[in-house]
Amino acid sequence: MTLPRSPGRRDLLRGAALAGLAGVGLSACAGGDGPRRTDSVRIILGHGAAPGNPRSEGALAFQRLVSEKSGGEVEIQILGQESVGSDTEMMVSVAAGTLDMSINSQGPFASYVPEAALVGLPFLFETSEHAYQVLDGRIQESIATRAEEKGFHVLDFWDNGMRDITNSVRPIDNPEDLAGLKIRTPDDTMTIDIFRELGANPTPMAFGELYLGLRQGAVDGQENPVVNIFSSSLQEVQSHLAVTGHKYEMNPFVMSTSRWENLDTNIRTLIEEASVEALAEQRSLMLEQSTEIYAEFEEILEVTHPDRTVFREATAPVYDRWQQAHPDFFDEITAAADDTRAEHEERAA
Ligand code: TK8
Repeated sequence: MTLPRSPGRRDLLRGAALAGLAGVGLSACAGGDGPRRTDSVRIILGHGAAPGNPRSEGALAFQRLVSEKSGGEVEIQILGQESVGSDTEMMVSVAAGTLDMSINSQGPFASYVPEAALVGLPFLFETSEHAYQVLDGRIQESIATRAEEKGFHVLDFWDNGMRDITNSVRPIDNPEDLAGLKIRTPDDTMTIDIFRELGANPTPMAFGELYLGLRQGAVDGQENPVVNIFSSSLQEVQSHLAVTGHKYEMNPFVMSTSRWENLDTNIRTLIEEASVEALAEQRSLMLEQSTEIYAEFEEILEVTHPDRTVFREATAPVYDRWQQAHPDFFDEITAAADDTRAEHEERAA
């Protein structure tokens, strides 16, 4: 089994380059004749999603809500679409305290908090709603406690959705159809493990490099929720979509612990409230956009609906390996998913 990799030198350099940008802290603006505004706070939030993506829209909602709740005293500055680095690079920057916040991705987060990778165990969740139900309680707390020790304050787990597979070579009906296909994955040890087990050739690559990578044939395919495929126009350079729903991913919304601890209690409270409200908007946008995009993709791509049971069986060894690696958390998350599975099975069918 591949172990979570530690951030490379390039990531650290990118993090250092950010040092001049963030960590703004409190700035008192004594304004000439007008009313005096004091202690305004600016917080920089980085994410990797494209404009129009529910994550981008959710970040805008968060920005608006924070501004409203603070009467304009707290300003969220959003740097989206990997403009301050890939998800992996943003994690490095948040850990170093040079970027305040990030709505990040599960794999890069799991290189600091390995247990988080288990949220992406293959076919663990029937639907996104099933994942929400499991994650929202004890599981999120359990991961958040571990993250705090690594320098990340977890606000919430936003929704990165159920993942499907696209490629430009052939339709995927069975695991055998994946044999030898070069599939781009995020920097995510669980996804790499799954695709290796399925006989594909998993190739980690930053999301921002994916469109060109697919167009130029550096990789044959990739796996992502349809909202991410659509907002980055990957359907333009892919011909087949297999609706596998092979794993769920959350987007950890994290703040650097040192920055969090230096905020006033009232600001922390309003940030917490704004994140919960923005998350509700983000989740409903995810569902709404997904339905529309699946319909659209039926028109423009060759879509297959593989039997999930067959794929689930083919990935059983992945469960064994991760159970061995993290026995306690494995039991915790699989029991929580199994306890609530029945109520979601029907909707998934
Ligand atoms: C862009 C990425 C995405 C992730 C990936 O939206 O890298 O495939 O799924 O979240 O950040």
